[in-house]
Amino acid sequence: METKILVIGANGQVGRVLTKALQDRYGIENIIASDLQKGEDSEGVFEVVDAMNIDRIKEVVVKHRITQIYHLAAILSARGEENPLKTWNINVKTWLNVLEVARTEQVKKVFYPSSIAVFGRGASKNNTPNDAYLDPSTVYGISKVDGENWAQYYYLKYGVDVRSIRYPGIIGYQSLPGGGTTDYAVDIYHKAVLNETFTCFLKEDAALPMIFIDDAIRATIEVMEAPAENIKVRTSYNLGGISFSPGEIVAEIRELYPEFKVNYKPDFRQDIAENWPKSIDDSEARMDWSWKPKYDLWSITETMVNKLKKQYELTI
Ligand code: AKB
Repeated sequence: METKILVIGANGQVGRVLTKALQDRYGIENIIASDLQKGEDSEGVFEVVDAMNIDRIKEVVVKHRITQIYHLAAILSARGEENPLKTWNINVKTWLNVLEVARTEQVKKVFYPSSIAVFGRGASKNNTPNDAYLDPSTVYGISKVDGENWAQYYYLKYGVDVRSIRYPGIIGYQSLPGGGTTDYAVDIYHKAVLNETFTCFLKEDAALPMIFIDDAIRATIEVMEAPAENIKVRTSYNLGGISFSPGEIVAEIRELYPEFKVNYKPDFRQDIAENWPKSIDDSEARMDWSWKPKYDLWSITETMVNKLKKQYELTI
């Protein structure tokens, strides 16, 4: 059977880049991008889908004979705290809708993005293991723990082949993140390239696990393409890239922009970051489906600066 993929949340930070990567890999006509509205630069097949509406998901799955779903729609950690019940409702309901449609319409594989936000005070902060105790401090984190368990439930009870990774903060030049605690690590590059002062909402030494977008997209496709018997973890895999603090990223940026100015004004996002791991142990992912990140902080910095310089030259 031909691979036909539905991407839900195709306009988001990951969705935009993943949709393009999947189009390149499987053919533009085999990828159905979907979101609440069509993105300005969206290319290929697009369907308006509100994932709160299970009938609409089903309609699109049936119409396009979908064999795989990547469900990326969610409200992230910082924005989620503004309206916890709405966040819970959206994050959990949309995911259950996707799982139900996958079960009833025999969708072959489903991808679920989890997050380092699943960890809380009960987990060790350095090299946090895959099976650490999960007591998240944000509603986003609680919804992701719940989502991971539903993923495993649908796999064990109904045989739906759900695969998941716990994304660290994702740094990319193609799209902006929206409402996360790790967003500063994208914004900072924009400010550096524009020669503007950056005000950081985390403390200078607040280290967090991070990953470059190309690594994150590659991991997503690799876990989905791995043989089913290799996927031993059916909740979600820790995914490591690198780990750094705002102070460390600033030091790298100053190699290229020695005059770059930064103020630190920690806000509620610092409290969120303090409950998250500083670094991640991803040995299960490395063992089961040969995960290996390629980008370190310096190669991320060089790539971000070069790509953003080009983007701004085009638009300024
Ligand atoms: C966030 O900061 O909320 C996200 C995440 C780590 O899941 N980037």
